[in-house]
Amino acid sequence: MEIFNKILIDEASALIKGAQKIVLTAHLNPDGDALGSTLALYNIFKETKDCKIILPNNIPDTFKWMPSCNEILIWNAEHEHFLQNADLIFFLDCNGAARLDKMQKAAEESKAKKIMIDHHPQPQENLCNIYFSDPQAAATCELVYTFCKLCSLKVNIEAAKCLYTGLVTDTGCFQFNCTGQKTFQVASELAVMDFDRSEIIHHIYDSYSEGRMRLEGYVLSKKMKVFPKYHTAYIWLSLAEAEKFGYKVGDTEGFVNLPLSIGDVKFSAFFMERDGIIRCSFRSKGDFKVNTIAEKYFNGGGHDNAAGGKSYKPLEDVVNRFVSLLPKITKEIQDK
Ligand SMILES: [Mn+2]
Repeated sequence: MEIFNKILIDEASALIKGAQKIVLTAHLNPDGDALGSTLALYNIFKETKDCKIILPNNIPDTFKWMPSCNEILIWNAEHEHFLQNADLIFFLDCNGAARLDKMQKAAEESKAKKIMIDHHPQPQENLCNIYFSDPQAAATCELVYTFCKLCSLKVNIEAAKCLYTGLVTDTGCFQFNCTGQKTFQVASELAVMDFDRSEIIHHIYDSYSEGRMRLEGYVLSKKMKVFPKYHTAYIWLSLAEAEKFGYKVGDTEGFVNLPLSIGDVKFSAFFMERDGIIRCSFRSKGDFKVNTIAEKYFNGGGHDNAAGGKSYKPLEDVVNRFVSLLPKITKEIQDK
């Protein structure tokens, strides 16, 4: 389905033209796509507008090289006036204000015009004036590129680097199911521009600390449980264990994908204690929809093959519950 039509693009262009103060925001625990989409628009708007990026919490070290990343504001109550006085707010890679955590109220209450560009299912209704929401898109950056093109916003080199980062990270280097014709088309148009694509890959994937690398070894050998009968594997980790390896936020990024490298595993889960709650991540191969599991049992949601949730119970209880649910939920895998 084509989500960009002339009426909406004309409306969005007029809002941008008429806006002097613009705020860009994205989901809690920003990833490459959240940062890529906000920083891309920032690097375009900052030449002519009073533009701010405000994010709900910290940026993983892996992405601190991104152009203008050091200009991002991390939310605190003193930033409220930026949202109050903004003419226009963009929700990027973010399907609702609840994904903004402590910023939620201020964002919802702001009188600014609001535009959402996102690829998560079920965008929050009555939040934005204009929605460009497409769950088929591999990355929000894919949509932001098309948006810029249609609105005649010139994608400069800095913005191109940011958009490419979002494409690469949300598609796992163009390998996940979600990677489509449009993804490659956008990538190929970005590749025409003169920036070092392999340098971006090195920044993202070859920048681990020794501790992060050893933590991965530890979870693979000691903390991964495989259930061949259910084509399922999970990894669980307490904060105390992670801290033995000098854990920093972002260090466990991608851990949830590790079990999927096993040929027979179609469904993987990662449970980690953080900030007093258990964060649950789910990934799958093929038709098995993990967002329904995240929604039904783990207070979350997400994409068909990549979703997340949370629990306030102790880690052991969450893991035990997951294991007890396996016969039921994986029946769906085998039925496919
Ligand atoms: Mn995304």
